[in-house]
Amino acid sequence: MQSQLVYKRLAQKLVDAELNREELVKLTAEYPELTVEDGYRIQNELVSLKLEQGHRIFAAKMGLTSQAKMKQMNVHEPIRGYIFDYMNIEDGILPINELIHPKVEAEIAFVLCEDLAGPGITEAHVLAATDYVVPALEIIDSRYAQFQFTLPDVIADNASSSRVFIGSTWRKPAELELDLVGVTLSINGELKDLGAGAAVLGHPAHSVAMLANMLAREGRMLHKGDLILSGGITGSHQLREGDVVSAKWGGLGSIEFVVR
Ligand code: 0L1
Ligand code: MG
Repeated sequence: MQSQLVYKRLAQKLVDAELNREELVKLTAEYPELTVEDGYRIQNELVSLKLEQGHRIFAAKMGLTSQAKMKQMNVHEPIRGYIFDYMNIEDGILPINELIHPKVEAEIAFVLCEDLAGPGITEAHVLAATDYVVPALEIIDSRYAQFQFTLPDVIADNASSSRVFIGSTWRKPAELELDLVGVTLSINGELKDLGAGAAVLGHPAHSVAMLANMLAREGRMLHKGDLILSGGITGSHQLREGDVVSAKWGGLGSIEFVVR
């Protein structure tokens, strides 16, 4: 456990790195004893700094939700982070000159029509409290060189949150079997990845339930109207200037953007 001053200093370092497109050495190189709890303390400071700068929370997100990523990082629980208003892109253009080394992954997002307060929230509670599900392409952009980090580092770095494209097809959750919703992700017309909703912890609603239960440990909850990105159905894929990215979801439409 570090002092509040250290948490604040590390959060500021991450905020500055994002703004200046600067690649950092992971925080645990200087502080090898940082824990997951420390990571969330730094993330909480980072969120406070962004709010002080006038940004607003646009969505919550779950990360590291696939078995493959969890195994790779030797973790048993996904992580959470926040997407801010300035990260939401509506014009179909990803400005690469604002980013470090962005990657894209395809997800399903939830819009709640009721509060969800853990502990004990289940997939069924989430589905009953969901107004709509929508497709989303998340752009992750670690502030660490070569995406090299440990779990506390990536938690501190707001789960690599960077940008998001939200699709225009909004469906009631009962209209779809979310674990069976298929997704294809193509870059420059070449199929790069595909998957089904079940890649996210067996069912994307399970991921949202886990988020509600994780927040409950800090005395927090999800609220009516919240937008939540449930986690990557596909892997994440490196983007380069000029790329044209398109993704299609079964029953949830498509999203396309260009990297400029
Ligand atoms: O949204 C995600 O799953 C990303 C979590 C952070 C790990 C990464 O940057 O690959
Ligand atoms: Mg993600």
